[in-house]
Amino acid sequence: MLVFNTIKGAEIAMLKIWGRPNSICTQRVLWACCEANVDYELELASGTMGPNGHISQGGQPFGHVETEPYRAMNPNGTVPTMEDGETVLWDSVAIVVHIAQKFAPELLYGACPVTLARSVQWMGWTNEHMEPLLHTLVMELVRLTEEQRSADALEKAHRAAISKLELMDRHLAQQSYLVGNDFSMADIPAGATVYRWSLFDLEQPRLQNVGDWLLRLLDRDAFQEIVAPRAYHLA
Ligand SMILES: N[C@@H](CCC(=O)N[C@@H](CS)C(=O)NCC(=O)O)C(=O)O
Repeated sequence: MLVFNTIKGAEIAMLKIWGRPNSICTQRVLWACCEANVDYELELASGTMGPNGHISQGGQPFGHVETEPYRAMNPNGTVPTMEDGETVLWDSVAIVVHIAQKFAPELLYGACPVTLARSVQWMGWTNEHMEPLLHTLVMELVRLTEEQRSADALEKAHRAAISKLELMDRHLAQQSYLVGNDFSMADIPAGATVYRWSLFDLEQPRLQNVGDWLLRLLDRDAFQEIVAPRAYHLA
């Protein structure tokens, strides 16, 4: 969709995003929008989180995701979902790739097919190796009630996450970002996830290269706006 923006004095692209600011998958998409300077409208949507926290603590969810029109766009009922004119997408990695290709190829993958493929590789790695562990950690540390928590599940996820972070640390000893020495979309999913991990009150091993990389990401305006607020991770 194109809308007239009076501040920029031109027609600009506007995406519609369904999601919630404290969802890592939603943050990936909003961060990519900010990097690409794409305006978006965020419709709050979730089956598990609402204005007063997680449903396990008695909160009401934002909703939308169980409705027929939503399921027609995203049969999984997850967030985020994106509508860009005729194009509807429901996986955060696919949405980030769409934003990168359409609006900011140079910035988000150096307009290079190999960097694009390597970015997808690292985004897939984050989904497969980091995200399930971080999900357990945020549930055990933040979202579940005391009675629902499991010290064993917490400890296992914590140990497993450290081993994945050590892998990242070795990789980042060779380069400033996950794909080469320039920021790319590869850094978006991992950046949001590792930042959340860094806020948890857990033993933090010394991972110099991961720490330096995270500081580089913290310097970005888009990161500050979309990912940095602690309430998006600890509430
Ligand atoms: N691989 C999917 C995962 C989607 C997903 O599981 N999203 C979570 C939030 S990060 C969700 O929908 N949680 C339940 C809810 O909020 O209703 C993606 O990257 O978009």
